[in-house]
Amino acid sequence: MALPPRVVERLRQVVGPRAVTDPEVVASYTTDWTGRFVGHSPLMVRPRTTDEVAGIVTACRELELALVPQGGNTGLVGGGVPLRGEVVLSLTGLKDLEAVDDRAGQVTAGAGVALADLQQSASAAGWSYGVDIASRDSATVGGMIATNAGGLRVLRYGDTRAQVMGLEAVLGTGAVLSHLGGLVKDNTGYHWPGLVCGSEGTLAVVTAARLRLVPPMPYRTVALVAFAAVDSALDAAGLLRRALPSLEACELVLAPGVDLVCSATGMHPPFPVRHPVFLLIEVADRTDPTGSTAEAVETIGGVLDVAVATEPARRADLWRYREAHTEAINTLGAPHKLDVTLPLGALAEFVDTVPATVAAAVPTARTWLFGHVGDGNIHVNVTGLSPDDYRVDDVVLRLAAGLGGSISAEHGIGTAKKRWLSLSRSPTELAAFRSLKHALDPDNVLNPNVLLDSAGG
Ligand code: 2HG
Ligand code: ZN
Repeated sequence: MALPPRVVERLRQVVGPRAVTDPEVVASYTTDWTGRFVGHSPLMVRPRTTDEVAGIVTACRELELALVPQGGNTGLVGGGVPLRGEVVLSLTGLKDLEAVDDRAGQVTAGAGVALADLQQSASAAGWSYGVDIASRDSATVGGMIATNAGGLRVLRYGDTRAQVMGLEAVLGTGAVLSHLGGLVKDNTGYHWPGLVCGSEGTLAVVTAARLRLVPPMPYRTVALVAFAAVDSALDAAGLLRRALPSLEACELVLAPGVDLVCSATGMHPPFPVRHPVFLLIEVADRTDPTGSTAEAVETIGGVLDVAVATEPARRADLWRYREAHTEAINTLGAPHKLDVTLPLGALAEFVDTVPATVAAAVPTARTWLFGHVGDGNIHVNVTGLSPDDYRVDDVVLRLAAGLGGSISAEHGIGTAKKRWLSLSRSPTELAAFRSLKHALDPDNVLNPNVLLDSAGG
């Protein structure tokens, strides 16, 4: 529904023509990347400064309009698109990226800086940024903080929460909270990054962050190691973590997913023989880790085949068997994505059980499994379901929680999983969540339909 002209005028007082009502432009902000979450909105605003963000939040509070903050729109749980007609607050205009502070090994970046640009600027200054995800070209600093993005290197450097040394954000009241000093030790009360990372735009709109950088590791070796069973691959992952302190990534893929990647991308299979289970590992160091990687792999039992790459192009080829899963699965229609974490002791049981659990719930559904097994995170993708058929989500999330896991490892709760949040959080925790939400966003302006039920559930 269109907004009254005086409302649009009020928002244009803050951002001028960057309050956009043209339906064609707005439409490109209302559907998520997978195509599963299709929303609608009367307006998209694109501020360029923190003051403009504060002005928009204040105006929306006065006008009783709900906002959905959005970064690169690469979220996967329906948390960044306006499913109930909210105004879209695009943060992609906040593109300031300061020079790297060499002494501190830190950088201050605006919420709209793309991960790939952050990585490039860190590397030009002789540093590296610890978090990497497949959607690096579009994903933004603000979105990664809001969802506490994890990705491929959590094993070594931790998730986004572990990188954020300071934060600037606009609360639901319109007040600007700024604590960007980047002190490594700072025990002066509540920790804003800890609170805001993973809050999915419900407590504050991130406008800038002070991020820690890590030393670059110029020598890299990637190996694709084949096994007969998930159990042996997980035993190997444990051994490799101990044997290789410079292990940076440890990913699991299975034969059906690799077959699908090959047919969707035209790539050749990795080995002449079709193996059932693979670990993709990357080891990165100050000196060439190829020898130590080969030695460590030799000590593992149950290895059926190994492909090793050190050249960048060949390394990228091996990574593609893993990273192209998301786009390959999307060729079958918008999947349901369940990014669960399991205790490592229960992961093999989960992987072995989940396809039958899905099939029992919806016999025509198809399960795809892959993920960051070094940290216990497995991505369950299910195709052959309509977007609002939640039978499979229900059984898979219950299975994960029943085995001691979490219903979200890194994508967040969004709108897709909020009805299952109580599987992972106690009533006391949820009550504390609601109190925090009320304190920082008393009029429920910021992403009111995400994470917690607006009714308070
Ligand atoms: C990844 O690990 C992303 O590549 C996306 O978290 C996972 O497509 C998915 O389910
Ligand atoms: Zn992932």
